[in-house]
Amino acid sequence: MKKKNLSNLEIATKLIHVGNEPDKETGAVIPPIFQTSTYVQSSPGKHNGYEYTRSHNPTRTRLEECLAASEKAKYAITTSSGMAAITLMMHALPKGSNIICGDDVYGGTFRLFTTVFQNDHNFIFLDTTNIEEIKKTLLEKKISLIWLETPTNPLLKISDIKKITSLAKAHKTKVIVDNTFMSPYFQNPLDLGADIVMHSMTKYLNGHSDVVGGVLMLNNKALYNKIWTLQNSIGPSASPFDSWLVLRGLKTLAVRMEAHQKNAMKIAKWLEGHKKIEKVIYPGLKSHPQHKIAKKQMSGYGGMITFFTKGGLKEARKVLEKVTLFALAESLGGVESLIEHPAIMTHASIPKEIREKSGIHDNLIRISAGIEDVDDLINDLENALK
Ligand code: P1T
Repeated sequence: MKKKNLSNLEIATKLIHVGNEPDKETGAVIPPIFQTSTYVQSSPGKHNGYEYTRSHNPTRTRLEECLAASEKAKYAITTSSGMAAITLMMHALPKGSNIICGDDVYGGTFRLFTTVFQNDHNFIFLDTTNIEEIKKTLLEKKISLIWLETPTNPLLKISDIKKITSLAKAHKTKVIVDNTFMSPYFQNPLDLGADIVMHSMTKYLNGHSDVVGGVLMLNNKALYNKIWTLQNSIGPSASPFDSWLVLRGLKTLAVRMEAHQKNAMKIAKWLEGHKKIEKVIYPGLKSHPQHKIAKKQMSGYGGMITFFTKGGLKEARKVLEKVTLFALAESLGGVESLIEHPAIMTHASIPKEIREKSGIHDNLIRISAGIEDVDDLINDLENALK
């Protein structure tokens, strides 16, 4: 069988070919799903690198190769959810670590840090778009890790990854970026100096709303080994079938992201001109406070839009109830458009006063623009807003 030359490829090509070499035994173009929990050994300890699926699985290996190539990372570790990936990262830090975390992160991340790991580590929540605040905190305390979500969920705040990573390096502080909203197609944090990239694979990577999964990607071998040992010991490994589905979904990531972005840009501009809308947040709009940083560090603006209706919960609820094409559902990044109310749904685990302070008000609605015909999506919103 001919060996593919997989070096120096653009991301759209890598996503289709890396980890997708034909099956050696049969020539099948599509890799098989190794739906097995265990592997035969010829003598105790003598095997082909696979002993037990919690530790290794060939379908998962293929997925991890493809993901690592997409983020230009040496290593990828996939997990059974995004939260499991974050959990492994928290266990990898020495007890008592000081961690700077953005003050507008996914509600589940906030809940994990404040209700599960609050006795293990000391979390300092701050606005990571404020470089001076980060600088000050790095001078005051020995910080082990900066947890950056950029753009943030749901306010789409954008932090300057390059500036923050260069500051962090001077203090020997590691930086992790939750890159879920951009996907490796629009943003590569490792290129901007980050040490680790994390994704919820549930979203754009898989892209079809039928898998829950997560991934950590990095270049540091010692840290990779530590995280892999934790994965093997704790056991939140991604299943063979889910790994296969994500490997399949990744092949269309490039075209999906272009389509998500095209639709989101048109919807965001349309919303911005609507009389019943108070404010629209989309990184591609000139009105976005960090539009210039977005332009510099991302190669696209993604498919997520946040907007505020005029009025309060009553007005927002009407829109959410009246849409028919947009599914009222948590999650994002699938081919179908979703709409949700962060204060009641995805970010309900954040106490109301903290939520309100960060700007997640009751008239805030979040859209994940799918790849349907954009005019149908706009008509659906228009009817709901009427
Ligand atoms: O849902 P899970 O695969 O465990 O991933 C958690 C997660 C981590 N990071 C970000 C930025 C996320 O958005 C999520 C999950 N978010 C949703 C379910 C949501 O609707 O926002």
